[in-house]
Amino acid sequence: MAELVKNYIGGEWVAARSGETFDTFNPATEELIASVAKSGAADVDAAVKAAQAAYKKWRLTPAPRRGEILFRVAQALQDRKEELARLMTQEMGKVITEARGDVQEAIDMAFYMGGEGRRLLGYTAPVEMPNKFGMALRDSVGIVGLVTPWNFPVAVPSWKILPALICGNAIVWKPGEDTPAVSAMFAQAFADAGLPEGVLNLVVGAGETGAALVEHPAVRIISFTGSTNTGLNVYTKAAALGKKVTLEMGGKNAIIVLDDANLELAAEAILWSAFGTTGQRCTATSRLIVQRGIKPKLVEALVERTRKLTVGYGLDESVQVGPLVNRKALDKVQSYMDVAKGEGVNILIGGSRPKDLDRGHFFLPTLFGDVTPDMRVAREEIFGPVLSIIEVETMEEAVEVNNDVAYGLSSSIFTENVNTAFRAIRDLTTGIVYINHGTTGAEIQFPFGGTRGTGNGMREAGQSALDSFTEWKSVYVDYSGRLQRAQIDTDAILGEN
Ligand code: UN1
Repeated sequence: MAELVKNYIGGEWVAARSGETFDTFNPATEELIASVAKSGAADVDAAVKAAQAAYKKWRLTPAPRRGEILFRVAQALQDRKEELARLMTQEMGKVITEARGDVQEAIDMAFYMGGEGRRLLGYTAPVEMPNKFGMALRDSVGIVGLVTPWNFPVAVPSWKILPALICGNAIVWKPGEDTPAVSAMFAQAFADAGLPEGVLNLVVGAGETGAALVEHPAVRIISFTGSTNTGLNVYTKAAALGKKVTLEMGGKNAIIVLDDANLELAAEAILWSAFGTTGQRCTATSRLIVQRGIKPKLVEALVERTRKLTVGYGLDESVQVGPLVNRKALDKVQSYMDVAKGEGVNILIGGSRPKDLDRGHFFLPTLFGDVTPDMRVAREEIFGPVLSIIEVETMEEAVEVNNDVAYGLSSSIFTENVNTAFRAIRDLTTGIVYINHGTTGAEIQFPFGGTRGTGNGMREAGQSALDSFTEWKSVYVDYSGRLQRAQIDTDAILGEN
């Protein structure tokens, strides 16, 4: 029997109050990975209470001190990078090199936010009255609720946990139900690095656990990454309770390849962005918008390279494409093959499960040819190893097709012309734009997030992460020793001091 993954509340590993559990399975081998506490509202409430108790002291801990703990977290993560990566591959399927990259993002974020402990900049500005001083400070908020997905089980939580901590908040975190074991190992690293008990609490479970967290009155901020459906539900519920919400949801990202592009470079980038993480990144490329002249050669190069990809169990270092996360995800990808056929799409390669793998939720990397921008396969997020190829005549048409979808996370253009590149930067309406690089690989020191249906205008990572986890406090200090009324007395007292 696999070990039970428990909740981490107030510094203790505890089972769910109900005693109920659920199981998780390795998506490549279908073997049991873990038995997991199935938490409910009572567990969430216990975690919130622990967070409230710890918040009292944590908010008063000087930010540079909080930063030192984050540097120790970075060290703890470095020490167990391989262990975390292996468990991640076993639990959700991404290939081991990518799992290492996932952990590395958390290490990078720990260093970045650790340094922020000595900045966390506010500002001063001139004030209207004599002998008066004004400043704006970033203040902690209290208890933040984090709801994170399985596809980046360490990186994405780190984008939320580390900034929330440096800003002085206490946390209740509900990870994806497919990745509780690696989440527990990640939480343990914070404990081992000396984070005070109760500052970070982990509550594992499924949808109802997340709902209880979103609805808990003491949780003032919700940061969510996941599917659009769930995200909008979270937003609606949290808005009714007056909470601040950060949302990162779906994508339908495109790479544009113009006739003057470096073909080799473009082909490699497309392959990696479309099929890396088995297409299960919110930044994954799921559309190729290609100019007519370069299309035949590029498509040929892509088919050839796609055929050579090794699909299999990601712990094997030679495997390039792992399984989908679970049966449901596989069924969804499979169902889009029928959608594609119904729309008259030409399946150039893939389109089915691999014949040589009889276990695991594998699907062959798939290229859809002759796609037009109005088709469902060009508009809906499939979240699997599937790329739709759309032909265009001009750069302007390519930009229009890129922008004309419900999502706006990441886009990319391949061109050797600097003028065209800058026009694309100006006109592509996504939150992230790449020139001569695929749509994945965002770094943690820049804002991460998307326009349109991808989000709600908030951004994660970089300096913008601080906006999610602080409130501004404007402070006025009057040292005149008299009653001053701005806008009324200013003229009268000019000349005095
Ligand atoms: C995600 O898929 O939710 O830019 C995050 C990237 C990674 C993060 C992806 N750094 O592809």
